[in-house]
Amino acid sequence: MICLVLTIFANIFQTGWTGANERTFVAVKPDGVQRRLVGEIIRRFERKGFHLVGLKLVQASESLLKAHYWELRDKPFFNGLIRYMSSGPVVAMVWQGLDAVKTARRMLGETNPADSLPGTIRGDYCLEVGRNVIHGSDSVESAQREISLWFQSQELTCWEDCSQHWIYA
Ligand code: DAT
Ligand code: MG
Repeated sequence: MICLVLTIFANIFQTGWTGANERTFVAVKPDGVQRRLVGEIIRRFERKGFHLVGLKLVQASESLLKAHYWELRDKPFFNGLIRYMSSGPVVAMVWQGLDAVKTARRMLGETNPADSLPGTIRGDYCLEVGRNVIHGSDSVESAQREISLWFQSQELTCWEDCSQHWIYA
């Protein structure tokens, strides 16, 4: 039992979930990929100062998408959402940095593009809630769940970031 607890703690510290090591899951949805927004979206996260930990182009399976959006399974738009998300590849990413979850959500804008301020990704690049271009985890717990759903641990890369000293005091 003690071993199990120690292993879990070691894992948390290794993958890093606090402070500058907070991670979030971001995905450019099929409409964002089709509309050539991938580079623009990555550029925004890079320029903000976040550290890229994982990146891949995925044609997501229905079972992965159903697990990802499990909390919304009773919503009337659920089937349409799964169809939309399976309609083409998505770019799945893990970004790391101080307050990564909260800040990424602010960069995305609101769920409905009509409520999203100009300057946010949804505020700048889309019109309808059913084609809102990008996903971002809504809490640290969701980020942990979503990252482990979309990425195997060996797909997440630890690398020395030489700009860290210019981003963190
Ligand atoms: P978010 O993606 O901002 O976290 P969410 O988790 O509530 O929003 O919903 C997941 C996705 O489901 C959302 O990005 C787009 C779709 N969606 C949400 N509300 C919807 C609605 N009323 N009609 C159609 N699609 C909707
Ligand atoms: Mg959500």
